[in-house]
Amino acid sequence: MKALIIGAAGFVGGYLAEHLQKEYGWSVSVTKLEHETFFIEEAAVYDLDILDEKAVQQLLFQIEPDYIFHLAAQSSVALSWKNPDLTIDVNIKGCIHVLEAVRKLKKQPRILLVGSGEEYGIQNIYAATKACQNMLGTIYAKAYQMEIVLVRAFNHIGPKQSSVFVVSDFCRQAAEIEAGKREPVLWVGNLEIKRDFTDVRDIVRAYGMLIQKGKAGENYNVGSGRAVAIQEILEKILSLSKKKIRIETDPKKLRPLDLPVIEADIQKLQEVTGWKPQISLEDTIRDILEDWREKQR
Ligand code: A2R
Repeated sequence: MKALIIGAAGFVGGYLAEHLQKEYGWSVSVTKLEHETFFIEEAAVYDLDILDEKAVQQLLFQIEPDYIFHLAAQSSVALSWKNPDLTIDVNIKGCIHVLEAVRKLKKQPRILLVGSGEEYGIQNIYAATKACQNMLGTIYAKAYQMEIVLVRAFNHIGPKQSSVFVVSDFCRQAAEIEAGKREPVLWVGNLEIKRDFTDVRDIVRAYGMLIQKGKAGENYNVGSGRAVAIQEILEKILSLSKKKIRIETDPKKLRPLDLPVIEADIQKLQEVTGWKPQISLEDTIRDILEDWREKQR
């Protein structure tokens, strides 16, 4: 089987590529942006900007994949407030380019469109674009009988995630404090909100199962099923830290709007795949902190 991961140089793509090779023995091709780097043994790597409609078509015709994982996105909520234009272009127009190109293929692949838990109770621009992507995917699945499986992924975390995201940000600050690279102050935003965090290594297992077993045109939540306050995450990090750290609020880290709680109902995912998260939040946080400690050396 041939799998294509679009937007693989981000956080999830590397983990997913490795998982598909190891777990299923699939031949994996990936795309990245020209300025990005990506290397995994035996994976074919192509440069692709999904805003370039012709290039998307050419590549899909060339590869003719059996499975497509569409990960390419402007995926940061914070950045979506600062750059709504880019967020809308990549997440909506880019997705349409992929769907249109797939529609023209002779042999229809199964596609996993990765959306977000933020789509529930839309409170930001990123969420609006992902909800729109979801609507488009639903329409294409129905109108053209395309094999599109829709995923709403809740917060995923793990080593190598960019520090624009909260858990990675806190761990990075803690590691830099330990290394004496900054004052013993950890800057935070809203600690009261609760989010549903899952280890990225568990998330990619769910993606592999869903692309094979998920029903076309259906939505599946992927998350742990349990929301945790950011405060609780912070406390776990502080308990693992080797230095005494003071907490301060950085107004720049506060968002214009925040949903108080986002928690995944994962019953449907479990019914179809039997998936369960295997890595505890404590272990994930320990791994992320260790990754940032390594980077200080
Ligand atoms: O924004 P960058 O430079 O980090 O590049 C991202 C890339 N990307 C694109 N790829 C092709 N054409 C574009 N016009 C374009 N714009 C951005 O997609 C990045 O390398 C990749 C997405 O990876 P991340 O932002 O790290 O997302 P992650 O955590 O891997 O999540 C995968 C999917 C995304 O659709 C999220 O919205 C969803 O799961 O939660």
